Amino acid sequence: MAAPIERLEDIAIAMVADGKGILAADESSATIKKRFDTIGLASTEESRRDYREMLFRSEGMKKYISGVILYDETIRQNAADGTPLADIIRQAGSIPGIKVDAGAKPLAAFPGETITEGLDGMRERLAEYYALGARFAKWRGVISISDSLPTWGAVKQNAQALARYAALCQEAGIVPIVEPEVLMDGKPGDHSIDRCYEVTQWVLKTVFAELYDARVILEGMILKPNMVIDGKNARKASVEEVAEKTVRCLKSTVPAAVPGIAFLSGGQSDEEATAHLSAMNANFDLPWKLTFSYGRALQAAALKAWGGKPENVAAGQRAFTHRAHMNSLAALGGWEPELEKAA
Ligand code: 5MM
Repeated sequence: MAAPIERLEDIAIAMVADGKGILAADESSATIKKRFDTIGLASTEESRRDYREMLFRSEGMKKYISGVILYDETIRQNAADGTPLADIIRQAGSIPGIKVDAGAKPLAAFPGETITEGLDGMRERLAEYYALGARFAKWRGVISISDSLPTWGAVKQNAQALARYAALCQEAGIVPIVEPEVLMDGKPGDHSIDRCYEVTQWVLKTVFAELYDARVILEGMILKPNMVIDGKNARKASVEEVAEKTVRCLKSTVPAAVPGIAFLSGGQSDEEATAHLSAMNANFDLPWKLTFSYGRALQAAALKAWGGKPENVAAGQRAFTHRAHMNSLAALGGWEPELEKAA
């Protein structure tokens, strides 16, 4: 197992290595229970361990995954044979990362909006996670769109929290993934792609202003944004339109000093998330690496194929490896729909 990379800039570059992306496996206990409910599996410490061990031991991990975002429970867990799950990730040539936010909570005085909590005690927690092997972290701020939302107050407060988190991470030698998610599947979710563009641009401009004020080193961070896309309950823009508007929005807001942008999938179907990423990489000159940091769009097929049954571990791993492979091609701008059918 190679020694861990230590410089912030080197870690960030490794996280967006050519043809690789990040696996978001940091579902909190409440979220993983929802996912397991879909396959009729009880969520226990053991079933959560078995599921994640299956993913981390897959072929796709070694070839296509640069880093894995873990939940607090997982970074402390051992595989069935006693090996720490974080070591399995490192043995696969990938970097363990950790979700450090405590979730989005209602924002006082701002009905319908949230603020992400978890800054208190973060310096101490980061030191512990570093000792457990984490070299990057994640914090997600959530922004909802409606006729009257978001408000400036919510955008500003979420951006400030992201910046304070990012500065604390860098102090601890940990690369922050800065994730301001403008929801596509919020309520009512019928907004247009142009409204998503306007809000995403506003949010990203505010986030980078706060990162600057907080003295965050741009070369030592990764941005994890949403794509610019129609609301879940609105018409569906073409792949070309999503790619063009997303790239235009990012070019107008994200400094070239940022080494990489790793998208969330946000409720897109597996293939949509892959197609959009591929179109961006294939058709535009970009100042940063563009790759994936998907949760649902990398795991959904694997979860279904596994179904919680030990005899389906190989099938689950094959499904995961296929999705990771398709997204690896997309990160290089070389994915084609025919490749899905061929598989
Ligand atoms: C893995 O999902 C994460 C959600 O965690 P919670 O249990 O705290 O809701 C989520 O933050 C994820 O890392 C990103 O949003 C990307 O996931 P998707 O599914 O949107 O690609």
